[in-house]
Amino acid sequence: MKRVVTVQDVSCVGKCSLTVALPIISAAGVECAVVPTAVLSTHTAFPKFTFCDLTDEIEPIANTWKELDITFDAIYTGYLGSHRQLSLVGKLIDDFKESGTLVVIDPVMADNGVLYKGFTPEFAAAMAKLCAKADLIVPNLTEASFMLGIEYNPDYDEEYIRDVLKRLTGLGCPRAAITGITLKKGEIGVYYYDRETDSYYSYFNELLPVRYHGTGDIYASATVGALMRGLSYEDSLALATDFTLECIKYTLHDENRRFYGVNFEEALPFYISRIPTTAL
Ligand code: PXL
Repeated sequence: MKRVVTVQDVSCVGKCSLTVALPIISAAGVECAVVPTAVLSTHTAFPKFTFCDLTDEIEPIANTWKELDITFDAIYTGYLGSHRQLSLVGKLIDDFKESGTLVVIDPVMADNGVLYKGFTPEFAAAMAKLCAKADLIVPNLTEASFMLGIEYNPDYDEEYIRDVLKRLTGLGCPRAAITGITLKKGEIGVYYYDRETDSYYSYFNELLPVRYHGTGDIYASATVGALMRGLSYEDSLALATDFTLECIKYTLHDENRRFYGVNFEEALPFYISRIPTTAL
C-alpha cells in the first residue's frame, strides 16, 4: 500500500484541509500520514475562530521520522499559513523526496480574485518558490495569478489559460493544472499542462449555479489519491473533476446541508468505484 504524507491545518469544523484529505486519500486505499500545521476551531471563513500554531512541531516530527527511516510515496501540501511554514515545508520536501516520490502542492491562499484572510502578495511569491519543488501544482486562477504577480483576469480565453499554465511551469514544476476553469457557458473543469511533453489536457463538467467552500481541497486530495493508485495525471485530474461535481450534487440535494462545505462523504462510493481495485 502506498503512503502519502499531507501537510496542512486541522480546521476542527468546516470541511477542508486535513478533515477532507484524510478520508479521501484513505478511501483511495492509500495510507495518509499527516503533519498538522495548526489547529483552528473552524476554517478562517467563519466570523470568528481560534488558531493554535503548530509550526514548531514540523521539524521535530520530520527529524524523528528520518531517524526511524520512515519514507513516503508522496508529499502533498495544502493550506500553509506563514513564511516560516513555507521554508520548513521546503526542507521537509528536500529531506523526504526520493527518486520516486511524488510532490503535489496545492497553493491554497485565494479565490475569486482575492486572497484569503491573513495572506499577502509577498506570501504568494514565497509560495511560488516552494512550487519549484513540486511534480504537480493545482492552483485556481486567482492563486496562479498571485503567484505569477499578474493581475487576476476573470475574462480569460483558452489562449490566456495556456499561457498562464506555461508561466506556472516556469516556476520550476514540470506540471501545472488550473482548477475551476470555465471556457464555455455552463461548463467548469480543469486545464493542465505538462512541460516535459509540451502537451495540454482539459476536462470539463456541467457548471452548477452554486459555490461551496472546501472544493479545492477535495479536488487536490482526490487527485493525489488517484495518482497514488496508478491513474495517469490526466485521468486523476478528470476523476477529481467528476468527484467534485458529485460532491456538489449531493450537497445541492440535501435540505439539511451545512453552509460551510460539501457532502463529500456521500460521494465517496462514487470516487472509490473509479479507483482500480487491488488484487489480494
Ligand atoms: O479550504 C482552504 C482552507 C484551508 N484551511 C483553512 C482555511 C481555508 C480557506 O479559507 O481557512 C484554515
